[in-house]
Amino acid sequence: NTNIFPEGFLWGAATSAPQSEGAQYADGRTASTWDVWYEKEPERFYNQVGPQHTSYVYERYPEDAQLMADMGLNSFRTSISWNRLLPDGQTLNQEAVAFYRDYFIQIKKNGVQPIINLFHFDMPWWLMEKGGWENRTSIEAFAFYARTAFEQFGDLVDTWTTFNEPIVHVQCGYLGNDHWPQVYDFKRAITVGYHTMLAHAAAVREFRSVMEDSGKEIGIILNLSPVYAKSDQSDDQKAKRYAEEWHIKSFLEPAVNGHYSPFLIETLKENNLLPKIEPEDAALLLQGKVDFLGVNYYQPLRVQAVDKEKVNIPAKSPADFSKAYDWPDKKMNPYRGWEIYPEGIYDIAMMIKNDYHNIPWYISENGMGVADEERFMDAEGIIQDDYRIEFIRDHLEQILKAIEAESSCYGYHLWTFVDCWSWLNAYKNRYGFYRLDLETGNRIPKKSSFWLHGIIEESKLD
Ligand code: BGP
Repeated sequence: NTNIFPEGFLWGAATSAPQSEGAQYADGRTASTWDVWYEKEPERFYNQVGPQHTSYVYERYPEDAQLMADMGLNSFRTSISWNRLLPDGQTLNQEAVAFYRDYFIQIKKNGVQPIINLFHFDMPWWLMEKGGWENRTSIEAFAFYARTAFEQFGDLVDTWTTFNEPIVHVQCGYLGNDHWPQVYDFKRAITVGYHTMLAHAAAVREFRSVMEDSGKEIGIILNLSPVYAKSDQSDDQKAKRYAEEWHIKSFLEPAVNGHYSPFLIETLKENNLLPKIEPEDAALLLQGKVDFLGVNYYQPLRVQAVDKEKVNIPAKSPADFSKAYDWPDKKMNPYRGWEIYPEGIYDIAMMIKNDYHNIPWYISENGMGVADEERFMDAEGIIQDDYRIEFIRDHLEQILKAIEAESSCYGYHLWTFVDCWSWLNAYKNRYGFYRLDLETGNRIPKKSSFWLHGIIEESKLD
């Protein structure tokens, strides 16, 4: 029956350390790029609300663990803050160890499985000062951090991921100005992406050595937005191929197969964009093969060929290969401005099934951001988020359809649990099952939390 979810299906929500913990400089934590950037340019952040105003998880995690259980969730993803665990990159912060251990224990005590990610856009400032991912020493620095985390928390956490959406720190930080260091340089962006995947592989290497054959698993979280071309004409199809290589395969291929696609390497060569490759890199990349994928899906990418006269060789940016296409039939989220296209999940599922040997995967983020969400609050203070219920239902339907077609999808996580701080957007767009009262830090359930609880109990979409 197509409306029944398989046994063991993961029902959860996701957040990250820098977006939820708070306690900015408490108990030995040092700065990440976000903390320093806010101090330099607070006006870049929505309403000038910075990374110190999060959802206070550092203090309120026992309550959150209880709320997860109340909702019937059985899994939850967050991340560890590198600069909290290793404030100078070397010294283990025992207060951070105590915090994370108790956090994970509380979650588990409530019947919720923690899925722990290592890097969610939060580069420690001490490493940024040395060049961040541009500097090759970041690879082993990350491996040391990963090993430390596995040793300290490996007894409590069975499921790990290395990076969240690595293309975002590449694209927003080195081909744009939404992440630090706000530079625009295609070659540097490629180097950052390449070192990120070497760091990923080095972390997986450490994982295999610490965990041996314990049955614990490691993966990576990628935003695998499916790419659709404007037409079947060859130049639009070529644009689609380039967009897929850049947005999807440049991370997916090394994560699943342990090497880059020959097409990508050739394209980089032709455009003088190849990063510096050391002889030992190929063997390291091979060690980075994951056990599973976390897939973040918000909206698809729609592309068309670039105007011929604008083609630059060598290319200066991904925009030289393909450009955005404004599909006239698209349905928009009126409260955030992103396209809503639930069918994209099914297409991702079929791509993983057909091209990536149906490696086990789950939706690690999907969600609907809503600006000024308090306008939907009723007299009892409950946000009536029927739009979010419809959004989740439509995406779950596509997951069921994919499972029916033998996809190995095994879970769904909403972004996010409690409304959290979102980088330059701060609290502009709310995503949570729980509304965060910014003044008091209180968590108030939204209608969608009650609705999903019912779905989880029945394990069925009505
Ligand atoms: C994802 C990130 C999250 C979160 C989310 C919502 O790409 O992994 O960290 O930021 O997007 O983004 P926004 O608040 O800009 O709508």
